[in-house]
Amino acid sequence: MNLKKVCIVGLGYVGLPLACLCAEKGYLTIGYDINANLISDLKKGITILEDAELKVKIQNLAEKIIYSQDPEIIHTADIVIICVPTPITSDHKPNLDPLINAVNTIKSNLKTGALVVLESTIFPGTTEDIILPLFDNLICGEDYFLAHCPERIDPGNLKWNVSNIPRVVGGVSEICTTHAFNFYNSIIDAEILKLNSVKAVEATKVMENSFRDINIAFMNELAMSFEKMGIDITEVIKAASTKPFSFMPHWPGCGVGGHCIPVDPYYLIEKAKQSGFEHKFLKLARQINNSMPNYTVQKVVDGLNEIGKSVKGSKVTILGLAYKPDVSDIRESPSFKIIELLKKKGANLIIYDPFVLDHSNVLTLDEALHCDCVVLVTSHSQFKTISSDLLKQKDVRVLIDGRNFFNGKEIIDQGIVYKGIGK
Ligand code: SAJ
Repeated sequence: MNLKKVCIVGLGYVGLPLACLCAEKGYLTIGYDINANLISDLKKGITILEDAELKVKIQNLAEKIIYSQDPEIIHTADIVIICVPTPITSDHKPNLDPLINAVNTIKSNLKTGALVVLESTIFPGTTEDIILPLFDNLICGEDYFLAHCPERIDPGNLKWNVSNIPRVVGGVSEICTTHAFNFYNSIIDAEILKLNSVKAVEATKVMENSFRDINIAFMNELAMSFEKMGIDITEVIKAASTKPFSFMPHWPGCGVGGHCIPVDPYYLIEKAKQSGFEHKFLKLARQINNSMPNYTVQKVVDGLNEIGKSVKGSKVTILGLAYKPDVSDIRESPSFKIIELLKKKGANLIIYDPFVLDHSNVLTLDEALHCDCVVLVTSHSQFKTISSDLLKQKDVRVLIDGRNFFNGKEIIDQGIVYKGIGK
């Protein structure tokens, strides 16, 4: 039984599963957050996160995790893990305020000899150049230990979770790396790879997610190119996927949302710029992905025109606000850009997302389908029930498929105008 006490700072989709794992692995576990309502709910065994397994764990571990909003409790912890957001500002610059605020709180309540690990996604140099100086008079490697181990949570993924996803770890010094490695090795049943520098660890995470962003951009550009040539992008991606090596499928869509993929490349772009390098490729990929909501709205314009209607005054339904299927997270979701653009064109908008009813203006799919044009933005599983017969029955005249989710031929055969991404 490990008598060490761990404090998880930030109890969102990253921190909460980690707190449960620490408790399950026998650590005395504290969950700290600045959000009073969140702490109050967790004390009652309630979480707004839709992960069903997590909901059960929160209930089962209610006696094993101490939830608190009092920063003084951090002083009792031997290990402090920071899992707070690292978003971007409206002009796409890194926003480290939540992280810096968390570190300042921790520094004022730190137990001597404690290990501090940053899990939030940060750009290379953040740990040593920005976070380390915040500990001012404390000696790293003696008074405390500082390391980085980026989170790799994939919300909604039923196979890969915090207990079995391999991790990379690195500290400000070798002893820091060792302490962090030993902790993660004690809770995760997967490889924990020690890197030679904390910068390499910071670079790993931003590279992973930039890799995904540029590959999505590549598919978005190909979709628009193949459309001109009358080639079905979906068929070609599926065909390329038969190659058992050196190809990883990504899919075109109406935009790239979430707290990671559209954010992390900007962390790399900004840091590189400060270091004297311009990431032309990363920036171009961001421009392409950020252009997809406009591309999608143009499909709405063209689709309604084909039935002699303009966007102005037409009833247009947005299906999906969340940034990806079967989650409720709306951060950076392309839905909101699409809604903004359609509002400017005078559309009469119906908005429905079964996972985000508080931002919807109808509460059922049935109500949502009473419209001239449907725009699928998020491919929630519930939308699989939308057949071409149902669309015909509801007299939907146009379907814009922002995720190439539907069978376009079946919809066209019903006399409904169908347009997709690259289609
Ligand atoms: N998207 C596309 N085309 C694709 C894949 C995604 O347009 O081929 C869009 C999605 O619709 C969504 C956005 O990109 O709007 C992000 O989708 P995502 O599947 O990457 O979802 P995330 O943001 O939850 O990504 C997480 C990331 N995990 C971490 O950062 C720790 C990412 O590293 C993972 O690669 C990703 O899950 C995953 O593999 O599912």
